[in-house]
Amino acid sequence: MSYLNLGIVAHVDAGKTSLTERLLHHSGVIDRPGSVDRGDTTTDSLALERERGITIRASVASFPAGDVTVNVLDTPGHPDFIAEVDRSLAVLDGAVLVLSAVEGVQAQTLVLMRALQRLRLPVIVFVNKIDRRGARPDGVADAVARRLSPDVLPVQRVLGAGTPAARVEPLPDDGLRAWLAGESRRGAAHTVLFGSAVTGVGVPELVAALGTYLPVVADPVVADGGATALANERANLAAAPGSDVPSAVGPSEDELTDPGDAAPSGVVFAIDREDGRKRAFVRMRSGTLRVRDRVDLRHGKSERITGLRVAHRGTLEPRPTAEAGQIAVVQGLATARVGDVVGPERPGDERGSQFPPPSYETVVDAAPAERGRLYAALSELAEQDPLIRVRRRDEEITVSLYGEVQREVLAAILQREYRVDARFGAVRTARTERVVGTGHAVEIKKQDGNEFHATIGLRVEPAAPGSGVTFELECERGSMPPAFFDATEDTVRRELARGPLHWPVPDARVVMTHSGYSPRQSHMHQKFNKAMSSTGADFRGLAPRVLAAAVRRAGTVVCEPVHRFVIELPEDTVGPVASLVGRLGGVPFESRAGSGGIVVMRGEIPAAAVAALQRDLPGLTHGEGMCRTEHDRFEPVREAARA
Ligand SMILES: Nc1nc2c(ncn2[C@@H]2O[C@H](COP(=O)(O)OP(=O)(O)OP(=O)(O)O)[C@@H](O)[C@H]2O)c(=O)[nH]1
Ligand SMILES: [Mg+2]
Repeated sequence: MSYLNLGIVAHVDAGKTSLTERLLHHSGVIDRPGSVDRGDTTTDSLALERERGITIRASVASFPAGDVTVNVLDTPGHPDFIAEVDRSLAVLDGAVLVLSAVEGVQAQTLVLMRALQRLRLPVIVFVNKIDRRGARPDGVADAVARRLSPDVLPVQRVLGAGTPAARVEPLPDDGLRAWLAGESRRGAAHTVLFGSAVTGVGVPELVAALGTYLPVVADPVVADGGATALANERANLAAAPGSDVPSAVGPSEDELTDPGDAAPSGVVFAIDREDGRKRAFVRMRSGTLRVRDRVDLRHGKSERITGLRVAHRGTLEPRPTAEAGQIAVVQGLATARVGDVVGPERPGDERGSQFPPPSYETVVDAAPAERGRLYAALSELAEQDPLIRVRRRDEEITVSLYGEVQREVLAAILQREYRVDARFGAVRTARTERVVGTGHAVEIKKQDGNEFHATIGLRVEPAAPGSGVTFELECERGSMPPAFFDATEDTVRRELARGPLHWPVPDARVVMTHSGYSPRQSHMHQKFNKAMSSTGADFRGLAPRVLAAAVRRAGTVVCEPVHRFVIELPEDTVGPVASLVGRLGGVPFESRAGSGGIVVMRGEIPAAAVAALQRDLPGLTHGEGMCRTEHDRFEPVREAARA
């Protein structure tokens, strides 16, 4: 069997879910295409998605195309749910980037295209909604070439655009197509197709193009995901210009030396719960998984698979095995987390996020009787979504967020699935604390008011932004049982979730300079005496105090997220927009004339001011200004600048 794991990505409302329905219908998996507006599509299956008419979570449906099984991942388009897209990108062989023939290239289209290009994933561009009034397929194709990538080639023309009778016709083949197919498999060039997810026009052509322009995982032995098949590997796949394009990806050299009985390996890209039972969605990369197999997880334990299902013809079908290339839903992996590797790791499995972390956060609370359940529910949700970060200190729970819509959805999920009425505070910018100097503190066991059977010395030093917390030893590792070092390190990491100014400290170098403990009483027949011997609790009890003293001495400053922005705006509005940016504490770096009287302005602005920028931009630019921002870094807060 051959597989193609295909992502459908686009800005909000472009028609991804409708197109997925059409693909399932065209292949005979469903009798009639469901509708987002009626709320009966295959992939928008959550009640919340059906009510709101938007996709919130990525979901998988599978259909046959010739002798290839295509697993479609329908992803959300709203930027608040970008974390879902990120997880999906990790397991794709290729993607269809959908645009609307009416709205054209949107800010989110650019963000997604850049991510697909960084991953060198082959992309087909599908210009949807050619039937809708106001459709301008030619203009949109031009904008795609100008703004998304110069290496695009439309292979069709649209007749009757903007009417329900709109249809597509192939352009004469001038020999470019074979070249395009080769380049497109390398992720270097992109074919552009047109159609309508409502009338179904252009859908058969899209399905045919999948086989021609995207790589197919041909055989379990050589099965591989987009994340692994990076630059050089993809270069092997390219057909020579003008030559016949092979219908499947050839194996790379090291894979050829790998016999057919490769160890089962895969990547967990989603987790959810069905009837309270945890399910892990795994993209299989090699070998075969079987029910009752024991597998090793990168972050978790070795665990036994209790049930397997495989994406098959629009449903998830129970199966005894799952093989390379397939998407398996695995039960029994209680400690699995998103991003875990099941089985041995393979090159490319370790892959950072393609999108910036959330810039906002909010305090969450509930009635006293529900507080415990609230924290448990949030922790469970955070496990399903690694970019939701939950912090609890004393009684206060904080969650990080991408935006307002995500907050509303989170509130609804807590209410419906966990029966917790959560109250959210105002959404504010997520800040951090940065260590600026070096500080040292020591407490010796049973001296100077240290009531613990533990000696701990810690030195805290600054670390490069983004480098995380490192914990090192300057005392002999053999001087103390490892469990006591572990207890100290775990506590240090947990305590750094809140610095002296109450924000998390994401980056620091912590060095343990002193250690000491009281050994178990070893006299013959004498029982272990807790009052005289150290336990892990002594180290967990003392470490926060020593750390707090060291961090205070080192000193920290509060930092806020700063976004880079790109604003496209009419020439005559550059002055007012630049001064708005300045008033909001931002800096415009440059303004360059683009085509058609449009100027492209680049600069940076505190994340806290992005909402105000988005709000005021239309009024200053006759409604034509378009702004895209992206997290760049954390910087010490300059309150004065924004007054
Ligand atoms: N006229 C017309 N309407 C379309 C077409 N495709 C989608 N729509 C409509 O556009 C709206 C959004 O469609 P969806 O399929 O939910 O779009 P989506 O990209 O999945 O949206 P999100 O997942 O929320 O980002 C719905 O009202 C669809 O009926 C099309 O080809 N023509
Ligand atoms: Mg959708």
